[in-house]
Amino acid sequence: AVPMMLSRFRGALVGSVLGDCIGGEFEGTVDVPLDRVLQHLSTLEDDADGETLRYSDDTAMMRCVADSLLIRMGFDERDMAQRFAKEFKNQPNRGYGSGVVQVLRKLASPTLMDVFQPARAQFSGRGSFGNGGAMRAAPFALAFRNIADVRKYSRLGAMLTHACSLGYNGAVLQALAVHLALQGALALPTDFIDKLISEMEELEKEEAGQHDANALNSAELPYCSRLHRVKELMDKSSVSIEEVISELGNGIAALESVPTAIFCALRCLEARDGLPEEFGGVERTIAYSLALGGDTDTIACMAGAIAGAHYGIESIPQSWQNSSEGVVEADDLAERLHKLYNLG
Ligand code: 8NA
Ligand code: MG
Ligand code: MG
Repeated sequence: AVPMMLSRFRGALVGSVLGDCIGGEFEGTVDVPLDRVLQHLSTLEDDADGETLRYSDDTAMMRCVADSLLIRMGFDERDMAQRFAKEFKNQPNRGYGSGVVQVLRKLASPTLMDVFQPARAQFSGRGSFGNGGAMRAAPFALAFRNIADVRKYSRLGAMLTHACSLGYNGAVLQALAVHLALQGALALPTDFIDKLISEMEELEKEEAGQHDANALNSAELPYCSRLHRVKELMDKSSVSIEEVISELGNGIAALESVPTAIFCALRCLEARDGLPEEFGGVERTIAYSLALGGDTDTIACMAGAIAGAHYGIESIPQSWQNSSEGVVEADDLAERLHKLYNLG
């Protein structure tokens, strides 16, 4: 059955939180054998041990984005910046990237005039290309119906911490992937990836994108070229983990993780060898993301949001939902964003 829109909204944010919480186990691990992944996932089944998996920066910041969009009924850069700063001040030990904490400290200053300025000062003025903008991008797709608004505000929301085009364009790509998944677009995977390629072509033709790509020795249209690789991998009947890592990456740079997360969701649209037959699509997608190693919490968080938007909340087992911190709150945010979406 095709999930209802509200179910997709809830799936997106709950899938995102579960990817973060469940993926945290292997964050930064180079080699993650599939049996270690399955062993970890099997511990989620028994509710009895009562241990709750903790969320990290990915979820902490996603919640700030959702709260701000809800309370301001749209994008308000000052409000969102203040929420990031306050959240970091209250709970600094959520595993934030080592660069972004400087931005978050500066955003707390009451005399700060331009809230985009601290992000621009990062890395000698180049701005961050980390995946911290992308990991929190899903709520933009839930707040705005219109694709032009999703594009515009996901970009601005990311620029509060990530001023490099490779950073904020990764956030736009992730928000667009969730936007399309909410529309049911994953049912036609080739059209889905083609649409993302044409969207990113438009964005990356812009001057800043070209400039940053040159300065960082990336391909001319870095996201487009990765998405073309995603498409090539989709066409192969068998793809090894090593191949995914070498073609797409599994690192903390947005360019090395957003296309990867999109590939995880696409690859797991069908049953996968080595994964339990009873697994639904969100479970497969998160399991597969973890097996790539590297920035597992963030890749699983982004892939989980896309998959959750496609399969809906009903596809996510209750035992998984009970396993992790912040699921109930994410579900509530999704319901409220659904109401806002229906107003707009
Ligand atoms: P960020 O902006 O600090 O970027 C992350 C890192 O990327 C930086 O600390 C730098 O090492 C590097 N980097 C980014 N831009 C540049 C640049 N222009 N020049 C040189 N180096 C650069 O933080 P973020 O919010 O983007 O980070 C998000 C990631 O950090 C998430 O994966 C999150 O979970 C967290 N995290 C990841 C790991 C891990 O092992 N994968 C560990 C702890 C925290
Ligand atoms: Mg994290
Ligand atoms: Mg991470």
